[in-house]
Amino acid sequence: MGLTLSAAAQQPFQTLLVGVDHRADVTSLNGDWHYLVDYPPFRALYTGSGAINDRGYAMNSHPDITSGPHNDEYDFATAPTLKVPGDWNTQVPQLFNYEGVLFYERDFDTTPKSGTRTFLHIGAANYRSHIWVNRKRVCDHEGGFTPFDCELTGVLHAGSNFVVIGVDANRLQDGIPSVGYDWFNYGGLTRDVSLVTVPAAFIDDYDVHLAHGSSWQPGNTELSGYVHVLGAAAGTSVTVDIPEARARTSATTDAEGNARFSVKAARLSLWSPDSPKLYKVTLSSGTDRLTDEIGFRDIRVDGIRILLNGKAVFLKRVNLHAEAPIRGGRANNDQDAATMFGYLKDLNANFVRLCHYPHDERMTRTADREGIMVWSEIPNYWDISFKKPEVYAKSSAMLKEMIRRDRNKASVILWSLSNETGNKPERTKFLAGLAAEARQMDPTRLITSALNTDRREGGKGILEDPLTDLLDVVGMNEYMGWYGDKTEDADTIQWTLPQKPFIMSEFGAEARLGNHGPVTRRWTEEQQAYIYKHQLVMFAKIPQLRGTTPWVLLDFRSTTRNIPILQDGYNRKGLLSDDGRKKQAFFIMQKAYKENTVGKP
Ligand code: GCB
Repeated sequence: MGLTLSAAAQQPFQTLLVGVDHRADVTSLNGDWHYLVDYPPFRALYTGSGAINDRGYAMNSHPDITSGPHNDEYDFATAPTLKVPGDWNTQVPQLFNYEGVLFYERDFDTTPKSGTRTFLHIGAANYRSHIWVNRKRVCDHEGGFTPFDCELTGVLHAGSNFVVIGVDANRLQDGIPSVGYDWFNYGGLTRDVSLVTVPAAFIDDYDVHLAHGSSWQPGNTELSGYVHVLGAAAGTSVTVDIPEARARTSATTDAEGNARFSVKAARLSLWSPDSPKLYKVTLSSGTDRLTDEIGFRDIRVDGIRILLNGKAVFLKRVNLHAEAPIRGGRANNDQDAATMFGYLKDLNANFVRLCHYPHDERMTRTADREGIMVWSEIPNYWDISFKKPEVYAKSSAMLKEMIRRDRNKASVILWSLSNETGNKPERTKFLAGLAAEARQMDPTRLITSALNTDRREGGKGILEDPLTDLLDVVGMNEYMGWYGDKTEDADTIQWTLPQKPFIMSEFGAEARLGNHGPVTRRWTEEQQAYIYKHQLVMFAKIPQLRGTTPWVLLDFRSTTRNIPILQDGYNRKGLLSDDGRKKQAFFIMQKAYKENTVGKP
């Protein structure tokens, strides 16, 4: 749209409270919110010069329709409502294809307590959001899939308050993702919204993990990390207590507010898919106290193997978009998570790639409980404005938000920096910067990316890309038999791949459920299944292969998939249809995963 960003919207990173779903004083603001659509040229959100309009719908004025001078021509009080969390596209038929600006408004009662701070926590809002409470702009955020918090301390008063949120779902050339992507651009407040009240000095961030290199001998396991206390003087005391593991220690904050600790756990079972043990971890400092549930495990690379707690693993995985099965729309509740994990278990998967952006926190929480390992990704997808420092800043902020939210989840073993980016020096430099930041923030996990820069030479497939040097685990997407190559080429192709653990991060073909025919006929379940069979032949011959990820678990909506009857607005590469019915290819992967025939640890 060429709209200018406000200075605030370019802020690289703002406060993000970790473990919001485990905090004591949280009031949900989910439910019915009034809404008004700001149709182009978006005058309610942007002034003529492109700045954020603080005197538009943000004022939440109510017109006097009986007398007096002409006044503002909008009124939230009598406007219709949308459910939050929820995309607007699947709630209002007229907004199905709307990629623009929409304003939300909600009144809420509160009683500010002295000596406390209050934050508005937003699980995700796609794509940019601008937030006013009682007419004061409290924050701006860019990025449709990561959480953020706006401080409301001093802005709230006793009694009735109101919040107005302008959400702009326009695609941006300099956005992340940019304007081109193969999924549906669901707009709005797509995840939970809540008010979180904490003491004046409080624990905003923490990282509790198995110490790298710890012996893992029962009775001699070491845990380490930090607890960050925002607003605390240096020397403030922090306690970490894990009663079931018989681990308890105290530490004091440094000048940055970080209390670093290391503690022996007398009794600890490590987290693994077979035994996804979580411990209640209580962190306290002054009057702040919170209890999270955390698992402890070690993940590392040894040559071309991936070791989980010292044992080689093969990742039996599948790709998944954050789209609700059956009802459609953005996934955002416990039922959606339960349904998706039900499919994963049915497929015998032990791993999921959450594509192509961080999913709702329920997904990583559920993965922790269910013992499913996770690849979590930021949407550096296809063409990004890699040369621009301000775009790097956005990507870096998303990376930090993703890591900060989920670094205490044992299930997450891989941070993915990108998907299918072209091999250009500026891209490699950009991703090298992110890889370094990710390692600095979280040295306990592995870094990956999904590449598609392979080439063919005769019967050979070659992946040579400087990006692979930056990664611990290399992912590659290929669609032999669908976008290129002949299906049967998979039987004989010889791959030259980096000497690193390798994951076939995407492969597959489209098939409309119930469309049958010979294997040579496109869009049939038979052809999709045939392609999978040949892929399995190929996988057995790749020594570095440590995981496979069919594209994709469920058919998903995409604005680019418009063949009537066959697609009808859906990418049909699902092993299951969008309403959860199995195609033939599902059974092939289900059996191969059950019998462990896809690859070896
Ligand atoms: C890819 C992309 C994925 C697409 C898929 C497809 O390589 O990574 O986002 O949806 O191909 O179906 O074309």
